[in-house]
Amino acid sequence: MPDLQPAIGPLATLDLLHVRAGGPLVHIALNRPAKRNALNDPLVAQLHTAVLNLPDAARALVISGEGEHFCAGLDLSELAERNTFEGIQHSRGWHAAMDAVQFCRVPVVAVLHGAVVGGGLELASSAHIRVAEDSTFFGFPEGQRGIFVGGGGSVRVPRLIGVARMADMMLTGRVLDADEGAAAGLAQYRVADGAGLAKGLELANRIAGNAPLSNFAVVQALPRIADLPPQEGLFMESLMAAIAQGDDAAKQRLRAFLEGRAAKVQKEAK
Ligand code: 1HE
Repeated sequence: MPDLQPAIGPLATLDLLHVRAGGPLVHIALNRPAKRNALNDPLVAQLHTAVLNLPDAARALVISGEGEHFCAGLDLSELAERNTFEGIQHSRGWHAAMDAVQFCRVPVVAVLHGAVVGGGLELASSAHIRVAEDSTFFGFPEGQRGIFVGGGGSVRVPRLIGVARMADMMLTGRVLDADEGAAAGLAQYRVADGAGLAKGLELANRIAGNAPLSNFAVVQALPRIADLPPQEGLFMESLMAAIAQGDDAAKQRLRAFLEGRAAKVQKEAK
């Protein structure tokens, strides 16, 4: 596992984030623990900047939160003064930042603990893989606060758990614990408290070992194909498959397997 060190250069100037990097891995931690990593405008802007400016060597990214919670969602203290048009601009700013996560140059693993609520769940749902520690709880308090999701949650979360579950969470304030969230589709991995970051980095390290073009196809093509009508999706799949398999990395890897030099598919060790 690569040794991660505090990032240097522009990433080191982002005071609301802790950014560490090593080898092919980058770890960004939201660093506003006194406010439970609530997403104010500067934090959203810094996150956006960070994911657009990963070191050239980066092949996978882990996002987590400092302190007792992953993220308490929108910073509610910023909300009161906005008028309607400012509200639209604000939401579009979040969309740009969350899109930058979802369509990041490299796959993104979110490590979740404590509150993953409102905009925090919108951020988590922009990642490609979510690891939930025991303490994790998922909620959409927007209904109780008199607002609506604005950071892409109504687009991304129903694709993970369905419209009915999200509607339930928003209408009734239902909070899902880590197991319920994982069973519903909000997390693909469940780990004990304190074990999330190691698991997230282990997954990121595995991801970083894939051919970059395969990872690119998963991050960029897969969600777009899933949103297309079937015939258009199948056509785009053929194009993406041919592009990936024409790459040198694919040729080398296929040759390695055929010559007995590559790992077989094996059951996961439990
Ligand atoms: C905050 C926020 C916040 C905490 N905005 N300041 N999100 C919510 O409705 C969630 C609101 N927060 C909570 O329910 C709780 O704070 C938590 C369950 C997340 C954590 O509880 P706890 O007991 O660990 O912390 P705390 O004592 O409630 O909060 C500590 C401080 O963080 C406190 O400030 P302080 O100055 O009094 O110390 C809180 O005010 C502050 N804080 N959460 C602002 N969210 C693009 S649209 C997205 C729409 C949404 O995300 S709506 C959901 C908003």
